[in-house]
Amino acid sequence: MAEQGYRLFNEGENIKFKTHQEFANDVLIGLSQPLKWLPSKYIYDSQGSRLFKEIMELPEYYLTRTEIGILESKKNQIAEQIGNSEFNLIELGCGDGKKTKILIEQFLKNDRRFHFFPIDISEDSISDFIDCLRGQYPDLRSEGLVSDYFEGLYWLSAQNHRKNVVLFLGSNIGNFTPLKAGVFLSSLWKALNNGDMVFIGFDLRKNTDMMVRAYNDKKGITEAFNKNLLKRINRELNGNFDLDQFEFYATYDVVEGAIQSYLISKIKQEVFIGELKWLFSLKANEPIHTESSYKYLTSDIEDMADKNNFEIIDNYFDPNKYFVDSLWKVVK
Ligand code: AVI
Repeated sequence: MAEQGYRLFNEGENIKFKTHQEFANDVLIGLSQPLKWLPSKYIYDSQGSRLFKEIMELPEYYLTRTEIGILESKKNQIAEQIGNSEFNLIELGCGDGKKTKILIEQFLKNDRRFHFFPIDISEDSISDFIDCLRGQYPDLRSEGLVSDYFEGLYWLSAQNHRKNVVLFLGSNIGNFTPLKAGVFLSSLWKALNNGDMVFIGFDLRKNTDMMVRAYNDKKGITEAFNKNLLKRINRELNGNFDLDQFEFYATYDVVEGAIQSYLISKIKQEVFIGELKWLFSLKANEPIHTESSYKYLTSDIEDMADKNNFEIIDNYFDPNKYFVDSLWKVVK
């Protein structure tokens, strides 16, 4: 076990260089398309992650408190369904840990034998999370993995023969297009062993007004969160976006079943991105797509599990059926 509580899979500086290069490439590709777009994963630098924490507390953003309610009320059942053998509890991405801690506390209370491995590309997030867990739960066996999700999972699967239980909470899967969600699930299946489990959060389709309000909060935090993409391009790629010249707009596409978020140029303008040595033009009222947040029917979830060779063990809903945490088993 690494002494500082986490394990680095790439040389720290190397990974930073690689992610910087990928960011620059993705910005160039995205802003060169007829419908300009920027990948939402780049919203999450330290400022973006802080803004997302604020979003999770907003009255309009029902997702987080609904999922917390599910975990609080079903934690016993969930622990039972996972079974009695020793297991690895693996979390893909680490947020503020509030939801994960509900499950960890339950497993500790039931004297379950498990090791906790959060996997995240950000060394700072992993280091903070592990410090916090070790302070709070001295008996917890934990080790952070600073790597991409699948590199960490393959390493873990080869290390020991414990059953793996993978958490992917918070409707993070909803930020993938259906195609990318399919690739993600089939990669997950490949990286895991027969009988391993995944526990995934899905936001369900519901009253359109309620969904639209969740992404158009009164305080404007979601707007700042999306605009953080432009701020980050300015800071890291030496761009000159004027944030005030963009209107934030989030709408629900009933056919796709997704909230689509945009930054719309208020005027005809040109933006220079120094690191790309590139000047690009925006017409007045031209959108840049910044994020998709997919919402699901329960039949979509069944299809996704089925197509990717997972068996649904149980679905844990809140009383209003706004959200579901679905427990799946790998069938090989
Ligand atoms: C992280 N993800 C599930 C959030 C969502 O609901 O799509 C990100 C978010 N975007 C705007 N508000 C929250």
